Amino acid sequence: MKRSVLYGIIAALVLVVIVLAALVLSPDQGDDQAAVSTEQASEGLADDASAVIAARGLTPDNVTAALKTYMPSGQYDPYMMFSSGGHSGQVHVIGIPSMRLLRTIGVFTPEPWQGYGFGDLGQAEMFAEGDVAGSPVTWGDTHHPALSETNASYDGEWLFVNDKAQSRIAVIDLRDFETKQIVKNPIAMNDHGGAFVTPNTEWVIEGGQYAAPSVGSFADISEYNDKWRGMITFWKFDREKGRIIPEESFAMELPPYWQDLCDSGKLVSEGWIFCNSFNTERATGGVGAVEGAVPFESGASQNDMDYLHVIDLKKLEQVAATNTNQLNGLNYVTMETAVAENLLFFIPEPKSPHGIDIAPNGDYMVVSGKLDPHVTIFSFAKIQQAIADKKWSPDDYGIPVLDFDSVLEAQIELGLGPLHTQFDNQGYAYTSLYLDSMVARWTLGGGDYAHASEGWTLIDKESIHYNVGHIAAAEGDTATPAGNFLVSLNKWSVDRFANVGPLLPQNFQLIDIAGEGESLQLLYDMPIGFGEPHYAQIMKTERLKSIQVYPEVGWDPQKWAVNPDAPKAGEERVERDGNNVTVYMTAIRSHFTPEHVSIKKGDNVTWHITNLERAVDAVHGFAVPAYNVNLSIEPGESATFEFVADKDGVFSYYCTEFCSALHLEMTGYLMIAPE
Ligand code: RUQ
Ligand code: CUA
Repeated sequence: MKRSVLYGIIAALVLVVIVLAALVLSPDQGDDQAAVSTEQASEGLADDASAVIAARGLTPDNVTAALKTYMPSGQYDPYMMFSSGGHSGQVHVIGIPSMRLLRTIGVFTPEPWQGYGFGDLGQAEMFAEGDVAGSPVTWGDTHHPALSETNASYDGEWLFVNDKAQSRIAVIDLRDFETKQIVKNPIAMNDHGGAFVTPNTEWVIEGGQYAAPSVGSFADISEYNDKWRGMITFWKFDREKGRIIPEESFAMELPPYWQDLCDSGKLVSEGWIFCNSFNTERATGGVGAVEGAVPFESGASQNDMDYLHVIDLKKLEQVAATNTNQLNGLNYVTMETAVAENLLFFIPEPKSPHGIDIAPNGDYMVVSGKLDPHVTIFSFAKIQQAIADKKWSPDDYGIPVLDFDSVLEAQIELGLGPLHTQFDNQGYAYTSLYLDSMVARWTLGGGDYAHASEGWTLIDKESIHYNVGHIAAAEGDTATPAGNFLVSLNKWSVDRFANVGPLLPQNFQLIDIAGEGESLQLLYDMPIGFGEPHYAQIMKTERLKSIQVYPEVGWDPQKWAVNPDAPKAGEERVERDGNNVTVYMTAIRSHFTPEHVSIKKGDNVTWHITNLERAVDAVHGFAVPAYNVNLSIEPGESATFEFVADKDGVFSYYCTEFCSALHLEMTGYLMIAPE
């Protein structure tokens, strides 16, 4: 037997002993960890492991938590979490259960390591598409990532995310984890209820947030009720092209309530869309500006009920197909049309609601009121019945408000500040409790769910640290939840980490949800020192079909094809046509060809570089000082940048990725002679 194999077996045996010992010693995985002595924790273990446990003062719960999250070097996490980066404007990719950061994807904000937004022409054109009111904006506030779905399960192909600050949607290609499109919503300045997808990703949903007159128009706030509006937009996604098609997309006018989160119906409720709202009071604030004005926080919290918006998307698609009304170039269905066509309904929901989440079989709609200790569960069947029976009365805009009691299935008192709900494969649901700083597990008490016979019942609550917003369970918002793990996306970390100054990291906490009943166990804290994540989705890693090198040399990632202008090996050159200079350069370990580029001040320069490498991870960077050029050129990729040579001098360009032993020699001189 080989020695390494023998060691492997011994190591495995030690681990088994540790797991068994820890489980035996941990009959109750509660919070009183300190009560268990170090001797108990390490009793009966192999000497080395005991010594480590004793030296570190670990409890049995600590040891099981460590074993459940540890990924030996070279092993891959079974799940990948795609998390918004908040106002970093990016998306973060994190392995579950190890909580290792695998990748940050540049989305709305330029990111130097990826050479994202520092000269690359394809990216510059993409950013320009996302200009806001005619101006470039170089950051975003990403909130809700949405993985593409087929039959209401993730398919690992595309990822969408919204920019709350500017009402934009980005399309990320999961073949190469690069952003391929940024779409600016022409009618709204901000959003929140996006991105969400329909079960086969025909539509990417973007719901509004703060009501306003449409982009480019002005109406005084005294005309709030008549001229300010909410909205929801349905962006058509073309899978073949991998792009949103604005010309085939449409929006719907909504009252100036503040639309919040949305979710798409699935299975029995496929074709229906649900968005909640707050500030149905239509408070207009004004503290500090208007005498006697009530601040939004109380003005928008007067009503006991706000409105869940229920949209018949199938009917709306038909109406939009023949609709001729437009707003700022976007197909725009008015409220009047929506009411006349019977495709928009409201349901009263308590109280200043936040989350709306559809159960795995599409049969129940779960909402939480920030100021109500319950989750409220509506039945899709009852909603359909109430619509058929016309059990409604109109709101101020004529929109039918369904009778609350007719559509209510259940309410469960969970605790303070319920926000968002996720689901697992055992018939449990989980709701975040912001004010309690807890995650609650409860049973789905109806339908075909495993615990239906137990009714709608609170089962367990686990403390988190602190102030949880969203939670994300593995595939926990699809028709096929995976269970096993849930991440609590905590807004405050207060005492969890060593002090790094007054701007504290967020805290992602991993919770084991594999057991039944009162078995929730907190496993791991991950400080997020790079943004304020809102939502995240966790997908099985095996669903991904990502590439490692681009399919052919000379590849344009934006066009997903070989760039005809891509420089080829042996054809490198500098061409001049009057003042226009074109550089055809290649990169391969460890040199650029050419190494001298001599031009004149005032030249217009177009510069192509192909990375000729076919080896995995053989990335070259390309930086030009003073001209704000910084590229990352992955194996096979061809990139292009342009500039006007407005400064003379000698500029040493170099490779920014440590690509070989002679990486420092991978350099050259751009020599710009004075006129
Ligand atoms: S949000 S913490 Cu989705 Cu912007 Cu709820
Ligand atoms: Cu190429 Cu360093």
